[in-house]
Amino acid sequence: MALAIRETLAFLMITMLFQVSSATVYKVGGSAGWTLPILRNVDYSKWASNKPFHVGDVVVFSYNKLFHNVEQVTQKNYQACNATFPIVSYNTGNDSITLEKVGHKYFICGVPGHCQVGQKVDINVTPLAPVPAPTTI
Ligand SMILES: *[C@@H]1O[C@H](CO)[C@@H](O)[C@H](O)[C@H]1NC(C)=O
Ligand SMILES: *[C@@H]1O[C@H](CO)[C@@H](O)[C@H](O)[C@H]1NC(C)=O
Ligand SMILES: [Cu+2]
Repeated sequence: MALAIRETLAFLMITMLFQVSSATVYKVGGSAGWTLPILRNVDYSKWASNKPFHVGDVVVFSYNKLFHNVEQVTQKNYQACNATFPIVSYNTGNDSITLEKVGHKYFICGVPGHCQVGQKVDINVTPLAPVPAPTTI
């Protein structure tokens, strides 16, 4: 009996591990990547709107670093396209950013003029559906 309970517990723990590690990687803008929307006919708000971003998922910004960058900014500076004091700056051209908490994460391109023509994205990280409680132990 004790053994059966121990096995059940081990099974539950393994199941939980798999649930935690099932992160999704999203390439921002899909095949267009991170660029001036008009060049690749990409709409970043549309792209983001149907994605179920969750904690642990990763967004990848892929771009030519000679022409663009990525700045995480506040909501206010996102709306104003103000990249003067970003929260975090990225400029490798292939930046993987892990979504570590629920809520909005606002990104703009800091190159003058780019955010104004739509090179900006609001990543809304939503809670995972609650894991059903085990009923058998
Ligand atoms: C941009 O944002 C910073 C603070 O994040 C602020 O000090 C600055 O005045 C803003 N610039 C403009 C043009 O609004
Ligand atoms: C960009 O980063 C992702 C995730 O880290 C990686 O899978 C991919 O191979 C990288 N691409 C390039 C072109 O370096
Ligand atoms: Cu840009």
